[in-house]
Amino acid sequence: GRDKDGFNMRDAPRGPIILGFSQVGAEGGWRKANTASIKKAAERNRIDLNFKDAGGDPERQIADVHSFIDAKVSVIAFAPVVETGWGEVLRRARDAKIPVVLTDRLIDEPDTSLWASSIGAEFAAEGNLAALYLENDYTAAQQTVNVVQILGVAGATPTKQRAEGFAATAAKGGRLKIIDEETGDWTKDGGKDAMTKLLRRNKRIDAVFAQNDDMGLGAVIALEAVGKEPGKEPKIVTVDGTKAALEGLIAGKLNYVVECSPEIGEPLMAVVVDLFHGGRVQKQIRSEKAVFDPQNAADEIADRTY
Ligand code: GYE
Repeated sequence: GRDKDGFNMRDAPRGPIILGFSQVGAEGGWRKANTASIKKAAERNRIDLNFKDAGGDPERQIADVHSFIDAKVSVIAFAPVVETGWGEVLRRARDAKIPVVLTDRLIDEPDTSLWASSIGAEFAAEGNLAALYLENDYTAAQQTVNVVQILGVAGATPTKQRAEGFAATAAKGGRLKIIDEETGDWTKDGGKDAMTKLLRRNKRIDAVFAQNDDMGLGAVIALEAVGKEPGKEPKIVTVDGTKAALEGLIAGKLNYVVECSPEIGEPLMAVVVDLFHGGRVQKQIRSEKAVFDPQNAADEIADRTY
């Protein structure tokens, strides 16, 4: 029979919808908020979530996605730890007719038909905005502005694209010079260690571009440990927009934060439901962003959910 909307119930795929979701890990505030958003949205949309945490291990993550295929989930989604290594498992998913959605980050695969949709932020634009802030902040500077960069995990989309965006805007402006960089593994401890090394290697550091908030907040600890005044010298710019970073802005220890929203649970579930019913979905869904300085951080902090 048909229901009141004229939908042929016999043709409808049988529920429940099972979503296999493979998460990067729990490396920091952004990631935890992203996991919370996905779990909450799955529950609200009555989707059975088979959630696996890769603990930052690319091989384990690929094994997790294989296990979703074995379990015959309805849809697979994942936030890739790194961009490489995905071809084989995604071809297996295609053979099993299980649609795939990339969340947050992208993969390096020439065959773009291996995924139905990707949902996330524009990381190069975040790097552009971070550099633009410093560029404008130093318009009166008499000499080159020495910047050090604290990078996320190598091979991840935001690590590459935030660096590219920052470098492109810095090159255009001509004022900023990236004198050194060090990986901070996306974590607060990693950011602290990276900053300690950068301080040992470089005499004059005017500004720090930390590719996420956690690493920037770790850098604050390292700077204070050697008697520096982060927020004054050097200035610190980060990406994500967690509550902890807004607090850092208000305390004057960070200077500028470019938002990257982790709340992609709802748009993900909308795509999952459409794919389950055989509907067409948008190939690329991009999230909105804001930017924060000490002034608007004070206004926004009460509404921050992560
Ligand atoms: O910026 C960082 C997290 O992929 C956008 O991953 C995400 C990044 C985010 O570890 O905090």
